[in-house]
Amino acid sequence: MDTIPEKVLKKVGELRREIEQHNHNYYVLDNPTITDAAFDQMMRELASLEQEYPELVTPDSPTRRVGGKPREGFVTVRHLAPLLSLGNAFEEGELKDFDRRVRQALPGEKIEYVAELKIDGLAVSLLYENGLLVRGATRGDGEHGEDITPNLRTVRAVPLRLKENIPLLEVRGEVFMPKEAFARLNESRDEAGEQLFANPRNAAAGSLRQLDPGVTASRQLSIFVYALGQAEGVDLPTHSAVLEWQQAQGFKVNPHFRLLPDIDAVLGYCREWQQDRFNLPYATDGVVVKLNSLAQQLRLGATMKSPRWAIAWKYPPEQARTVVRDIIIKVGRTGVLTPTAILSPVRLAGTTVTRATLHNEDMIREKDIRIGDTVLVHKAGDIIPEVLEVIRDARREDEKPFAMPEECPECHMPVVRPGGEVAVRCTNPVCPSRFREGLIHFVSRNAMDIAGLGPAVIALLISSGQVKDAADLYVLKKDELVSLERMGEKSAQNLLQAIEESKKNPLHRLLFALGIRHVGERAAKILAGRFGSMDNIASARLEELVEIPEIGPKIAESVTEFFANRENLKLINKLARLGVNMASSIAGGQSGPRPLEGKTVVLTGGLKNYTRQEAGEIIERLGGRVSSSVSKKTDLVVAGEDPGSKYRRAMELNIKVLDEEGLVALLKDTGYDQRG
Ligand code: 3BD
Repeated sequence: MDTIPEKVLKKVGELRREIEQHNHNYYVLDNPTITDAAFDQMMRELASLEQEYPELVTPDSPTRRVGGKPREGFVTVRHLAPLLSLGNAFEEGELKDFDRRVRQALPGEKIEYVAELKIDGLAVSLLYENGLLVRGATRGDGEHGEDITPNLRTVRAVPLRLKENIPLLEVRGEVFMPKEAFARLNESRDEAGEQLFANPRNAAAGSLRQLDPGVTASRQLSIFVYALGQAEGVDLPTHSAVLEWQQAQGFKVNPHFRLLPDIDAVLGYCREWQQDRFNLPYATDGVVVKLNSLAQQLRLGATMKSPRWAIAWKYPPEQARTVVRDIIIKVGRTGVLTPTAILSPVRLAGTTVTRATLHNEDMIREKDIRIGDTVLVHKAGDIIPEVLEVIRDARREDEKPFAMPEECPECHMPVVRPGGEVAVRCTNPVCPSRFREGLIHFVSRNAMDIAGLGPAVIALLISSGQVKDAADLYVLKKDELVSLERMGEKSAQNLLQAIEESKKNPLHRLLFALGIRHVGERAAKILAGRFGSMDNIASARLEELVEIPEIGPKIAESVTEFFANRENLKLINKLARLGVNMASSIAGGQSGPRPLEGKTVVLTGGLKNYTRQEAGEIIERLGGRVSSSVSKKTDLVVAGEDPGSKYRRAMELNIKVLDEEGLVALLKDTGYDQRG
């Protein structure tokens, strides 16, 4: 055997250390400090030295991540200590119950929790002996898993060697595929005519289960670690210390874990991430809550399967299966008959859902929805439940097809479906349902926002003859209200208060509340901002209206038509006489400067001087459009205190960020002035 020159030994050592550092920077810290080309150059240099001196090759060399031949199958291995399961919480109450149990078991003791994101991937165990990765296995049933060492070695965020020479260490974590890698993988599979993966989790699982590690290597998997199994020569007091230690040993630890003083803070963390998770570059399916002190964990112990000191809170499902019990017809404020599915109650995105819109008869025919069908429902725009599809496998063939009625179920007048339209309409211009639904819209949250005036009270007020138009709401007397069924003294008082308050609403709310066809919230805001008063809008000419950006001919025509109608003008005069505000809350009318014209703005973090609502209105007043999530289309992020992930995302995408002072300065520049 040739002796190896000192120079070569030194060079190989240097290259390995440098390459591992760059690997760490790139795959663990997401912060590369050299170009790919420079990195490749170092890898080639090391590979060629190792080829020349094969006796130099070690198992932890960065050149050994991908290697070996495809295997025949996987070998089952026993974990040194079982990987436990996690109990689930689906509601906040279940997290509070968990906290109560924990505190009951540790009376009088100080308690801290760590909340961390629940990565939607695959649980694995990594085994290190004397600081070297010797085995990687799937979780399996928790006792036995499959040996997938060659595959896990290809995951660049898995260190092949620890920073310290720990005698024995088992580390647990979740292997996942980032959303972008998943999208690209599916794109190329689509092009190749291969079957697509349903989600990043399945893609990660499919990639780890490859017999050929070369395939796994091509899949851009990553890992977040979150626990220790068997460990010798490691003594740490808390879970947060474990996470920090793991980070120091070279592992990738999710940066969003937080040490929290009590369960209320944990609930806050959960609520925050329920929204913000969509901005993360990887999929999560909830939050894992862990008691921080390891000594306390030990004393709480575990049940048959899962620890008593930890729990997983799952995000509310975005989709759910349920049964269509019936299909009814609702007649809306425009006279359109909307078929609505009555569902067996099911939990969906945080609420219990009992009905879903079916939109129109064409939709029912297309999806072939029948009474008795099992269906998949979701929330469109996260508000209105909608039927996605029928679960065909659940058909029993006794389901009843649905047909639209030929007369209005409310007033029994004939219905029509004008050619080319999907909507079926009641032909009766004074159909009672139109007025009732119009009034429900008038008082709704985003319109006049009169709390305590639900559909049932409205129906009573109409049938008792007390309310014949929307303006009649403003002449209601307390004793009249109290005489209504199930209306107490206190609710009547509160309702009158809410009605009184609504008089002060800004103009755009009233404009939206009137239910002018095609005038939604956004159009109402634009019109109110441009014209400043109801009178100005009422007298605006069609040509003037269509000139406004975002106001198309459909809206413009509908507006002029509305204000040409004597009945409508009478209603508006009556409302004005009764003290309902007819002017924009924001001074300036059509002439104010609009420095944010056409810009998409995202608000994040807390502001000192404005509520979110106010800040949103200001941004819209300046011409901007407020959006809830940061994307490539965002022009500006206004960041208050503690801005969180939206702020980080803005930095990543190189989007301009303004702090509160910056926003105030912008207002000063434009001479903006709030009239109250
Ligand atoms: C995550 C158990 C404990 C150490 C038991 C508390 C059930 C999958 O991000 N902590 C996490 C995550 C998973 C965890 C624990 N912390 N267990 C955790 C976990 N941040 N996903 N899991 N697991 C991992 C499981 N997997 C498959 C089948 C049944 N159970």
